[in-house]
Amino acid sequence: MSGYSIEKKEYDMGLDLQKLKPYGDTLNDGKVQLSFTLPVHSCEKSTEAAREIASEMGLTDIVAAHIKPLDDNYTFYVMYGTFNKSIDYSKIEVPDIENGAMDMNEIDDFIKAHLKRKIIVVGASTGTDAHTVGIDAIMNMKGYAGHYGLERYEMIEAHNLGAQIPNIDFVRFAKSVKADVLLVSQTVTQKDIHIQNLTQLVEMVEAEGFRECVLLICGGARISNRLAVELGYDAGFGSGKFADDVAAYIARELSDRKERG
Ligand code: B12
Repeated sequence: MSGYSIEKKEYDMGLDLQKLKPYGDTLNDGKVQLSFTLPVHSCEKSTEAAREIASEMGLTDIVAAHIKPLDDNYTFYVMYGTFNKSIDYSKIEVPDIENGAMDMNEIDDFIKAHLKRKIIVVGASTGTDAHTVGIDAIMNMKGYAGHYGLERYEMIEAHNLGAQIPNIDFVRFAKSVKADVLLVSQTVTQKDIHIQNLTQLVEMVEAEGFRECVLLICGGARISNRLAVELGYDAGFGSGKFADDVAAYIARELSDRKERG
């Protein structure tokens, strides 16, 4: 639904969505910027190496826009260039979260009308991940960026367990309070540690025998809904998503499940 309005606007601008290209200065100029670090001393030769790397990626009209020696053996580059191919936007399919906007009061009213009880939500940053700011943004009473967190919702009973919670403790706590929803935050993605941790969590919920009874949701800066679904979660929320997006999804999904029996 929001997808429709965005695409309509793009057509109005005279764009050919079957030949979508990056936009720099003028439409369809294909201009891109990329950054990387080379593990070599900064010199003419290293800058030529950076150009060759950008060229191997298929870029043309390459310019080293920023060169910063990080120490004697590492050099950071920002390269500009032209991407000459295009992609067919109309062929892209991603699992979307159907989510019309509702604010906190509307969501509370929706839960009262459709579920007639409080929703129990348990959240944490699990595994070795020490980052709390993401899960706090979704759950804390005061919220984040003008969006109140789930603790403030009249019709949500929110338990925020914090960070570095072992998956097994998280799962057992959720089971003990008869949680409807499990929220797991993952920020560190080095060496795909988040994939391993999220996979272990799904397996534990299944092993504890209550996967069918809960909504399993993950989130973090590098989490997409597509990745979440691939890993066996019901939904995933990344950057730019707030408590009301998550609460609206939870309320609608639990209500749909109740109606389906
Ligand atoms: C603050 C911070 C820290 C603080 C964390 C303090 C705290 N109490 O959380 C401290 C200093 C402790 C820290 C430590 C580390 N950090 Co740090 N940290 C950051 C930093 C600067 C900001 C992260 C943040 O708070 N963002 C703000 C929140 C609001 O955004 P968010 O997490 O994306 O959350 C939003 C969405 O993603 C979503 N969301 C998030 N979680 C969830 C969950 C659910 C269920 C839902 C629905 C939605 C949702 O909703 C939020 C609101 O929109 C980032 C760099 C950056 N600028 O992003 C690095 C960064 C995340 N850290 C990084 C690293 C590597 C580390 C360390 C491993 C460093 C080290 N070697 O020790 C350690 C972590 C050790 C560990 N065991 O985890 C890397 C991660 C790289 C990667 N991709 O793996 C980053 C990206 C820095 C970098 N560029 O290298 N860090």
